[in-house]
Amino acid sequence: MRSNFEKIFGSKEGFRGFRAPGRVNLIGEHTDYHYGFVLPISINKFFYFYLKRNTENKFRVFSENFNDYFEFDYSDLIFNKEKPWVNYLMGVINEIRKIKGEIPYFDAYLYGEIPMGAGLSSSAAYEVSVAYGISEYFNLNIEKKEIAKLSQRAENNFVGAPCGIMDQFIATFGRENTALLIDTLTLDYEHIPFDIKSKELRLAVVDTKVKHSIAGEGYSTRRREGEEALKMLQKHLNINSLRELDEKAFELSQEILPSPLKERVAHVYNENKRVLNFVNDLKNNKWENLPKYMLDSHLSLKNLYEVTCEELDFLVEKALEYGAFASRMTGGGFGGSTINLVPETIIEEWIGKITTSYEKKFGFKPDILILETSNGVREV
Ligand code: GAF
Repeated sequence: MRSNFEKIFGSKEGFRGFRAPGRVNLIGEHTDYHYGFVLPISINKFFYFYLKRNTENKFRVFSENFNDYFEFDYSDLIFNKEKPWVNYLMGVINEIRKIKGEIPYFDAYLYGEIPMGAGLSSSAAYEVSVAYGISEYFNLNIEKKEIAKLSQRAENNFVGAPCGIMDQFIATFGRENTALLIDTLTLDYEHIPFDIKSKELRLAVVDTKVKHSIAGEGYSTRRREGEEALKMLQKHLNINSLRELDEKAFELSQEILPSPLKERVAHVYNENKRVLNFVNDLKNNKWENLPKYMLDSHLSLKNLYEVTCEELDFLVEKALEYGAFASRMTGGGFGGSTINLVPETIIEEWIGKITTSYEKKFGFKPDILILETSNGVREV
C-alpha cells in the first residue's frame, strides 16, 4: 500500500486493492470512434484503487498524486471544477448507479504511476480500476465488457472527454506478451502474441512532454469531421460508420467529399487495413513488415489526419535515424508520446542520442520509459 494510507484512514484493515494498466497503442490510431480496428498493448504502469465500505454516509477519498482529500455523497455527483481528479471516480459511481442502483458509501485511496498527460491512458486505467474494484468489492457481477463500456461512458458523460473505447478496453482485457486486436464495432477481441524479447527488442516510450492547447478541441473536431463525412456519404451509400467502407465506396468518398473530410476518411480507411495487415504479419512471424505499417500510420496521422506536431515528427525521424526498428506516435496526438521498438543492443546509446538531439532542438529533455507488457485489471 502507499505511503500516506495509514495517516489518512488509520488502518489498512479491511481495504481491498485493485489496479489497472496504462497502454500504448501499436497501430490503429483515431479509428476507435469510427468503429474500426485498434491494436494496443497494456503496460507495466498502473493506477491503484483501494476501497473499504464505511458507515459515514459519504464517500471519503484521498489522492496520493494530488495529496488531496475530498468527501461527497450522492447529492454531490456533479462535475467538480476545483478538483478535477475526483471526477473520474464520481463518473464511474454515477454510471454504476444507473445500472445497479446506489452502492454503499466507502473510503477510497487512489494512486497512479502512469505519467499524466503523456498519452498513456492514465484516466482510463483510473476509471477501470474503480469500476472493477467496486464491482468486485460489492459483488455486483458486472461483466468485463460492461466494465470497459461504463468506464468509457463515465469519461464521455461526466468528465466530458469524447474518447472511443480503446483505452478502457485494453485496461480491462490486456494480457502480458500480447497485443489486443479490438473490433470496436462488435467489441470482439483477440490476444495476438507479441513477444518483443524473443526478437531482442525493447519497448521505449518517448514522452514529448508537450500537450498543445489544441489537444481537446482537436480531438473533438476530428470526431465531428468524421460524423460530417459519414452523413454526406450516407446520401449515396448504405453505411452506419466509416469502418464499413469497401474499396468502391472509398473511391467514391474520395470523389465526392471536400477537403479535409476526404483526407480524414482516407486515414481511417487505410489505417483499418494497416491494423489487419499488421496482425496478419505478426501471426505469420513476418516482423520485417511491421516497421513500414507503423511509419505509414505515423505519416498518415501527420499528413491526412493532422494530429501530430513538430515534436512527435522530430522524435519519429530521429528514432529511426538512430537505429530504432520501428517508431510512430501513439494515442491522441497533439503532443504526448511516441512508441518505439529498439534493438536491445543499442538501447542505451539510442536513449542518449534521442535525449541529446531533442534537448538541442526544443530546449528540454523528453521523458523516456522502457516498458514491459502487463495484464489487465485485477485485484492486488
Ligand atoms: C485517445 C482516446 F481516448 C482513444 O479512444 C483513441 O481515440 C485515441 O486517442 C486515438 O487513437 O487515447
